[in-house]
Amino acid sequence: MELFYLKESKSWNEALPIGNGFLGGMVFGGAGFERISLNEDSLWSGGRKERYNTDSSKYLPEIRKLIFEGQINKAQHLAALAMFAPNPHPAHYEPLGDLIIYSIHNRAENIKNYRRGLDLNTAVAYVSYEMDGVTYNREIFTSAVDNVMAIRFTADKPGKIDFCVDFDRDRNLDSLNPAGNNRIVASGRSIGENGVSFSSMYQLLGAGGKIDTIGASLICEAADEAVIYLCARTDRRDTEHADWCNKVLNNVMEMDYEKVKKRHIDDYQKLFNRVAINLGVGSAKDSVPTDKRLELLRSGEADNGLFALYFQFGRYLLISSSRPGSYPANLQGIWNKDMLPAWGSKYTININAEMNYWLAENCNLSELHQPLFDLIESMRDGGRETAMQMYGCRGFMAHHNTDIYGDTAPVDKCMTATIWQAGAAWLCTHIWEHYLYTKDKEFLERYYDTLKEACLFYVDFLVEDDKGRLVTVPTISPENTYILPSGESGVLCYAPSMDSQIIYTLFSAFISASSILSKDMDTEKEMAEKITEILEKIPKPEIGKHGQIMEWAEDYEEREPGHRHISHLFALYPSDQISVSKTPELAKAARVTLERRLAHGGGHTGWSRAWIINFWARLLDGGKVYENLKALLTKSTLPNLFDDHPPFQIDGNFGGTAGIAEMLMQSHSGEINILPALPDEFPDGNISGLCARGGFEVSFKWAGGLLKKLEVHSKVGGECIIKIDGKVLKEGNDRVIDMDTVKDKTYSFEF
Ligand code: FUC
Repeated sequence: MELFYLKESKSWNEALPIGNGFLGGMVFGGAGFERISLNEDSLWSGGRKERYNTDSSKYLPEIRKLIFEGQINKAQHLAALAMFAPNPHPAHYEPLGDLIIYSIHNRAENIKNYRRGLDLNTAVAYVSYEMDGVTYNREIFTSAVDNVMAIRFTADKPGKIDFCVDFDRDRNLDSLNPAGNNRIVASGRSIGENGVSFSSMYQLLGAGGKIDTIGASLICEAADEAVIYLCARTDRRDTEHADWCNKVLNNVMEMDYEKVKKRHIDDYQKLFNRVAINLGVGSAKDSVPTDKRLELLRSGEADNGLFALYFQFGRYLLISSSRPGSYPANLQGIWNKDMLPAWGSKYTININAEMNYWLAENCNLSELHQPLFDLIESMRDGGRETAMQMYGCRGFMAHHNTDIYGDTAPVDKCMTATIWQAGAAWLCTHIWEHYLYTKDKEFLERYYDTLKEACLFYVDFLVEDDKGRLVTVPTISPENTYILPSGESGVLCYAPSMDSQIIYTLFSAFISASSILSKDMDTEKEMAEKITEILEKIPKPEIGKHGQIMEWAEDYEEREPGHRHISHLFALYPSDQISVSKTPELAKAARVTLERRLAHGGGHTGWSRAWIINFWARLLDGGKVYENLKALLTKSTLPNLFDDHPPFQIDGNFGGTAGIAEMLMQSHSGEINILPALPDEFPDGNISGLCARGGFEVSFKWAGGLLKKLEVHSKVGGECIIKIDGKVLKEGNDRVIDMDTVKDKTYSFEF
């Protein structure tokens, strides 16, 4: 489980990511010139802004009327004036800076046996090479237990380590000063009014030779070994951030390097080692550098091990970018090199931020989901205000983006994306998912009001259409355009399928939560009854003229039939309103939808491809899963295995990992399904530690395409229904295991 390369990285897309949820680094790994591009997860441009358009609610009835009358262009014109936010930009994420470590002795022409890599088993990156008969080694990691990045230099001969250390930031670096003891402190602030202020502090220690400070550079000369520890903090967490940094460095000085490293590895492995995967032959390729493996896969060679590596890399990335107390993984996780990154590197909540967390539960990293729940909470106050001011509704809502300040107002002035209200509702379905996997009633109780408030918005927002259904309006189907019978095209609409599907999923979750928590106070009962009543009147998925799932309330043609968003299949994944077993006709229509999208060039962004993988897994089509997984790795993956939108966007990594899990095991519609979509290309393999809804941990082994062993560990007790498709059983008949499990017991089966 290692990414490795025999060449130095020439660009950021070749550098290797390390992180502890709060502090991130991209390690370039040059022999003579090391650059570690740094990030701190709370370093966003300044301040929370009141941004909504105060005329929205005044014009809402008229916009609704125009849409129902089919006067779409007029409706869009008025909506752009009355609903787009005058200031359409929330905050964006910024880099912390670059740590530069250079040596005046190292000359590229003298370097031999160069290798750099990232060991996923330990979360330690490394660089090694020989020069003038000396072997040099460098190790770099970011510890979550000790809050530091550590960079350690060793050589196999004494007195051979020489380098200088510098720090840079393109903008707003207010000071870079020595702080005594070969410690340097960099401080500055992010751009914008009320910019976030930060300190980053680092210290150099060495054995043998000379360690010194000249100006604001640290010098290491003729040392036997050396270590740099670096930390960073912003005023989002501590106004006295320099003091915090001093304490962190003082603490780490009490330990020797090996201890700091061991504490990091122990902490990381507690999470990482919960799941092990082997997808069978192809492991011979473990000796081939990762960039070369991607090339070979592109040229048509099989490499099953690379898919297993990609899977674990996704888990590694979540462990490195989302820890309890940190902000959630944003569009780039925590790794961003640009002062003004694409889409602000913020949270796009019409698919991308949710996709980042699709792997959290099934890939056994449940506690790393917490930052997303914290973000939802931070959106509630503002979301309540936006709901009331813009739509005259109670409850809370958000449009299609948010930031670390919990922004909820319309973002950008983009008719295909901006006027969409379901951001908070979709996010809130994650609360329910977390409960389904953990059965943690205390958690559900804690977030019950949040679920309720997300529902309440729709209680007020929905209006009746001419068929007596309760629909959303004005809204969009992210981010697609339809063609009206007149030939005109439109975006703004009523009742796009995704809205109804999200509401269905959210309302169903709320009704279940309220019964699980025995909410029998009159007011609570009334609310659950009301939601149940409304649920009946929400439009259900419908099949259109091509045999596809309809994307809008009318069976329009779409202007871009290969559009990257496939929002109307939300009901297939992540929700389970459509499934092969419960709704076979709709599942067939979902297949037509996907085929149409793909026939017209769909799946061209990494995240879109990752979603498609999950759809095919839910449609139980292993062949299509493989085809699209391969496309994800060969068309939308950078040399460092980062997902390529383009540019780099992390959602495809997380969605791809979730898709591999979904191909091997599913748990929805009341049952666990083993090997539901196994491609022929993976006839042998095993996986341990996948999590299933209901509170189960599942491990199994297959060979020759047939299931051999299955182990189910019950974490909370309760009924467990397992369905094994006849395709993966010797006897060829489906098999259902229905058992009452006891908490903490493991159940084993052989086939
Ligand atoms: C949505 C997508 C884009 C991109 C952006 C961050 O707007 O349509 O493809 O992923 O989010």
